[in-house]
This record gives sequence, structure tokens and C-alpha cells, in this order.
Amino acid sequence: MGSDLSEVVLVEQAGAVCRITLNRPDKLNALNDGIFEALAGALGEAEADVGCRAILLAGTGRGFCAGQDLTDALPDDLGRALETRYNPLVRQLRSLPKPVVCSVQGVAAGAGMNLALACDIVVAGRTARFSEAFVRIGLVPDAGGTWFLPRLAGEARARGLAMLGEPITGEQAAAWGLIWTAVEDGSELAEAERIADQLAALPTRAIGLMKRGFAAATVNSLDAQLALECILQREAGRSADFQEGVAAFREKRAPHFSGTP
Ligand code: LHQ
Repeated sequence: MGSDLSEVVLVEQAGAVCRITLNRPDKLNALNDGIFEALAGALGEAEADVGCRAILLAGTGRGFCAGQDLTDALPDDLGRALETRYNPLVRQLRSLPKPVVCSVQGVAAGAGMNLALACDIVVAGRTARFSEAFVRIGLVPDAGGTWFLPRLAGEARARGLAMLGEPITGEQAAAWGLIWTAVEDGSELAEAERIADQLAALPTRAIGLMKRGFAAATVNSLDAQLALECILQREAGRSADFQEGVAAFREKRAPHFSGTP
């Protein structure tokens, strides 16, 4: 990773948690080419690193992410920008076989909101502002927004959020089921770290398999999903962590999961 890229996205390993932090605070961590490149690289490394068992995504400064950098030269073909930048990022987050926790303080706007929704567990400050800001500049929700919103919040709220573009608080987002939880402002990062640490000590392989199951469930019939669960459980059942979990239960002690297959 070049020095410029490592400045716009900070990467650090904290035990078994890989922390990835958007770092353009003067622009509310708006997304530009440099951030996309660095983020893809950091996520790729986190996936390949067997020592990394959970990922924490956060942003520096007073906001998580204000979406696309609107001060950059914008491409004529926005569809192409999605194909080359946004869509690969969303796919990478969803298919990554490790849990991704997102900490949101202040604003999560446009693709910044949908980037958060693409993560597995989102923790926000109570007064964080989530907004599908796209309509305010004449665009439609992207980065998976039209897919995530109705699934998480239901059609009525999805349409209201997208068409009005008005911000909702972290507290409201949690009440609507868009995110995992809202906590006191200023403690969202600590809570996200606590959850990431917790996840990093759990059976990583099983969590990766769960992500596959949830992804497939969005298109599968119940029958197809039950068949898939056989495949996933067969694989989980062959893991060292399953052996350890059962042994620990029988021996009445806390399990020590290694995260290896
Ligand atoms: C920003 C941004 C920003 C650059 C704040 N860019 N600088 C995909 C395909 C390709 C192209 C198009 O888009 C997409 C997907 C998208 O994400 S579209 C949606 C893009 N995002 C937005 O429309 C949100 C734009 N930002 C805002 O509406 C406000 O800044 C919010 C509501 C996020 C925050 O408001 P405030 O808390 O009042 O902060 P601010 O507006 O004063 O912003 C602070 C600074 O950050 C300011 O810079 P300055 O030099 O004046 O201090 C802003 O210009 C800058 N900034 N968002 N997206």
C-alpha cells in the first residue's frame, strides 16, 4: 500500500481484530478513488490474514462517512463508477468470511449510510445522522441501498428514507431495525471494539458460513435454504471449533475457539 493510500485509510491489528479507519476527517470521510483503493486492499489483507478474526470499520473525526466525494471530478457515467468502485466494495464486505462491525458517529450519508448497512453489525451514537441523501442531488440510493433498506426496515420506511432523504438518528435507525444498536454519543467506537473483540474469540469459520447462509436466504425458497443449511452445518461440524465447543460444554468449562477450519 502506498503512503498516500495508507493515510486515507488507517489499518491496525489489535489482537485478532483488524481495524480499518476511513481517514479524511476534513471531508467527513467522503469516498474518493484513493479511499476505495485503500479500502479494497485493507479488506483483502484482512480476509487473507488468518490472525484476523473480525474487522472493525470506523471513520475518524465527527462523521463516519458522507458518501461520494462531491468535490472530486465526477464521472459522466455514474453507472460505471458503481461497477468499478461501489459494487465491488459492497460485494467484498458481504462475502468476506469474517464478521465486520461498523462504528458510526455523526453523519452516515448517501453511500456512507449504505456502506454501514453492508456491514454485519452496526453500532451508532444515539444522535448519529443516517441519511439516504441521494435524492437531494437527483440520484437514487446505490451501494446496495435499494436492496438493504426494504429488507432491514420494510418497504414503507425504505421508500420514505429514499424519497425524502431526511436524516434519522442512530436511535431511530436501531428502533427501525436498520442497525444493531445505538449507544451514548462518544461510546460507539468503544462498544464496536467490544463487540469486535467478542466476535474475534468466537468460531470464525461458523460465522463465515452464517454469512453464506444469510446471503443465499435472500433468494432461496425455504426448501433450498434447508438444503444449504445441511451443507453449511456439515462444514461447521468438521471444524476444530465445533469439537472444542462440545468438549468445553461436556467438561463444564469456557471454550477456547481457535477460528481455524
Ligand atoms: C464533503 C461531502 C461530500 C465532499 C461533506 N463530498 N465533501 C455514487 C456514484 C458516483 C457519484 C455520485 O454519488 C454516488 C453515491 C453517493 O454517495 S451520492 C451522496 C453523496 N453525499 C451527499 O450528498 C452528502 C453531502 N453532504 C452533506 O449533505 C452534508 O455535508 C452532511 C449532511 C453530510 C453534513 O452536514 P454538516 O454536518 O453541516 O457538515 P458540512 O456540510 O459543513 O461538511 C463538513 C465538510 O465536509 C465541508 O467541507 P468545508 O471545507 O466546507 O468545511 C463539506 O463540504 C465536506 N463534505 N460531505 N460528500
